[in-house]
Amino acid sequence: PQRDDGGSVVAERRPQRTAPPRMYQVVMLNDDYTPMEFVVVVLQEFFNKDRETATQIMLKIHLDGRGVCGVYPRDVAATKVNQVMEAAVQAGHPLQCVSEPVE
Ligand code: NFA
Repeated sequence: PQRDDGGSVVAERRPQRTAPPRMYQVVMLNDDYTPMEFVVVVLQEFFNKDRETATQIMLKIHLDGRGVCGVYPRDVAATKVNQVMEAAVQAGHPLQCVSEPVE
């Protein structure tokens, strides 16, 4: 604590810092109809995964019901969700994905 000229205690002022941006995970959900190959292609195309990693993530979603495709700032995560949903609609598949804050 510092003293002002009247001798009373005043709060120290810390330098203001900007908090790190909150990050969002894009989570893909399993369903019974979307072909495995479509999911693998989506993971490669929109999440920049190599074919092996994409296959592992797809199988994780298939077995566990959901899986994280990537972690991004909020606007990027929202764009990825829109891209996946649009590609799924175009192809006639019910694939769903959502973004949610990390933690
Ligand atoms: N469960 C789907 C199938 O058996 C594959 C799938 C995996 C769908 C991951 C959605 C997400 N064809």
